[in-house]
Amino acid sequence: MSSSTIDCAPYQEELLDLASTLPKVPRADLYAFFEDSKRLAERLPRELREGLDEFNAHGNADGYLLLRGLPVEPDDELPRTPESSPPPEDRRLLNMEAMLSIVGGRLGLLTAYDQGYGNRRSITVLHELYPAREAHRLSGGTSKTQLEFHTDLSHHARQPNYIILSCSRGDHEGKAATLVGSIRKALPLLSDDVRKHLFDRVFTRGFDAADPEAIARVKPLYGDKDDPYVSFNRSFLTAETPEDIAALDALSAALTAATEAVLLTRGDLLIIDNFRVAHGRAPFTARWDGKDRWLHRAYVRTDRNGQLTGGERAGDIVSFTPRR
Ligand SMILES: O=C(O)CCC(=O)C(=O)O
Ligand SMILES: [Fe+2]
Repeated sequence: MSSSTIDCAPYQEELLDLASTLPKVPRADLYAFFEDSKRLAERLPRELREGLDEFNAHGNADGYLLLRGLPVEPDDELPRTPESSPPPEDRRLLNMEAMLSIVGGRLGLLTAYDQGYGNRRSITVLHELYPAREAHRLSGGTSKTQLEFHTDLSHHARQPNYIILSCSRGDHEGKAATLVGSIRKALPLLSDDVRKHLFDRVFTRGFDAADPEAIARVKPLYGDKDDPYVSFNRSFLTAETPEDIAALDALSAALTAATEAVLLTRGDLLIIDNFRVAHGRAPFTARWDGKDRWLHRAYVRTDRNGQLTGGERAGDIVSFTPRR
């Protein structure tokens, strides 16, 4: 396994013991649930704590940390893969929801976001990802088409530091790889001219197809010139000149060349560094048999990148502020 992967199989019993002390119905009181998860995170096995803290402090070249072999339920004890959201308020805690919340509690604050689309989406910390029959091609519910490279919530001034995806079920054919393109690996592939053009170049980014005036301003590369952050969303960034187009194409090609395909299977948990990678997902075939791919997702803020101002709690909903 690469250094971006931690094998958690030796800790399954210990992790199940931890999870067993969490409230059985998380959505009955999410604040209480996340407080308990954060407290339990202190008791994670040492290798995991240290791996998470190291990733939190410095990141890594791959831009992700993968925990494998977590104690997922046997498949026949899991509910059917959902076909709609949100889940029933009284659904009992699933092991991979528990793992996501404990790991999230170690990294920072699990956070819900108003994404700026009005009330058209439910605002919650614990998201469910499953193939949706009528999914928009840029939404996580796609299956037939590739989900193109993007940064989650790049239009939001409080963009989350991490995306956590935990897997209760992988896809039937093992094709639905999560694609992770790390800027630390892509940067050396960019010419000096492209780097100069993209660094601190402000693009407008539409974020609501139903409202052309909904605009945020984002920079594809910013921060430390030698170790920049990346924000990439080819379909949304409005290129204005041939140089813009060429530079974005070059960034896209470099991220693609640097991409690692991470195939999530049951018991996996993937932490994506949302400031240092663009991510996507390979296409796959849903069967609608109750056993389709099923991930749990949550966003985490830390005190880096201006996300916190003090007094925040895990479980808070962050109001929408477009990036300027
Ligand atoms: O399905 C995946 O692996 C990634 C989904 C995703 O990127 C998203 O929902 O934002
Ligand atoms: Fe995403």
